[in-house]
Amino acid sequence: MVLIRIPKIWEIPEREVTDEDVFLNRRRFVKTLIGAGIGATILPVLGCESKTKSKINPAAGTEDLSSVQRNPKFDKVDRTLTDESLASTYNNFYEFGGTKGIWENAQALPTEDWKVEVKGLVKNPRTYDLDDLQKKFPVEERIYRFRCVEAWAMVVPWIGFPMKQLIADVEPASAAKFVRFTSFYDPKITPGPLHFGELPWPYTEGLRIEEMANDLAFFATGIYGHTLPKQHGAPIRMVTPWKYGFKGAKSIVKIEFLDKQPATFWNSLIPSEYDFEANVNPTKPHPRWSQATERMVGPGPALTWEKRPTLPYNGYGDYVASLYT
Ligand SMILES: Nc1nc2c(c(=O)[nH]1)N[C@H]1C(S)=C(S)[C@@H](COP(=O)(O)O)O[C@H]1N2
Ligand SMILES: [Mo]
Repeated sequence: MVLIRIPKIWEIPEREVTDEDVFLNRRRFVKTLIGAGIGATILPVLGCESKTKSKINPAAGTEDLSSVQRNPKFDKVDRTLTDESLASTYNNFYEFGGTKGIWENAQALPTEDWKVEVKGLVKNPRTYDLDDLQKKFPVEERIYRFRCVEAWAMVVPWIGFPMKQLIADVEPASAAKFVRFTSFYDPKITPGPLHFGELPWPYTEGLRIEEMANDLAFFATGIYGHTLPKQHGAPIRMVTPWKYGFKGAKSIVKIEFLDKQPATFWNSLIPSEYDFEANVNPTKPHPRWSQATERMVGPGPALTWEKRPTLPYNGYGDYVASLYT
């Protein structure tokens, strides 16, 4: 994929990052891509997220999972659970557009007959359908912190199963060092932010195999006591709570065990802002803003949201710090 030098206009002085700042900065980046002749012909419409009041329930169409037991190891954090009505209407899912208000567009995602293909350097390559996943991998609920690289944060009750259970099922070969996760992509259904045909779709993310085997690494199939709504990445998405949110690919269709570090969506576009490793780290500023603090997604304008210090590894150092020594 084409790389570009980040122009000076981007290098805004460090200041308090509001969600809006970040949003506009990502827009500028997108404009820069166009300026660099990357092929897009139409600018995305600049503006704020959709504020239209919709009659659609953002959790419509989900199935009840309220009987799923919470894992006592992850039964709370020192923060208030984010309100479901906020979490389910404030999303990043670029396949459906470049604003936070894409939850209605995301309802176009076709989730029937979903399959997840697992292949590469494994003893047992498999294609799971949702039934297989349900039978093989018993689900539990976990309350996790969530931290986007854009300095907003949430606390979310996921339902799903640890990734290490899938590792045990497919039995990776010793040569497998990395894992690439691929999201659903069909340009007719997931157009991206208007005419961004040249972005490196499909959305892909990657982990080292030791990261995937960590206790915390989770495949979510549900949230807030029901199956995942489409905007959260139905029917199955990654959750790695010690890493920035972009590592958590949504609507996964393929998982490959590899011997080399794979190219990933954001990292191929702009590696200086989207590390392959991407652990939450208050002392490592983003090139365009500090990561020392974050704002908890709340009602009203982003500037009024509760501000919190960012925690190293998003508060999960006890689980994961040893992966990075
Ligand atoms: N396929 C796909 N997965 C994705 C994204 C995306 O644009 N496409 N955005 C990522 C980013 S930047 C974040 S912060 C989280 C947001 O998850 P949520 O909308 O469920 O809160 O999804 C991540 N997973
Ligand atoms: Mo993000």
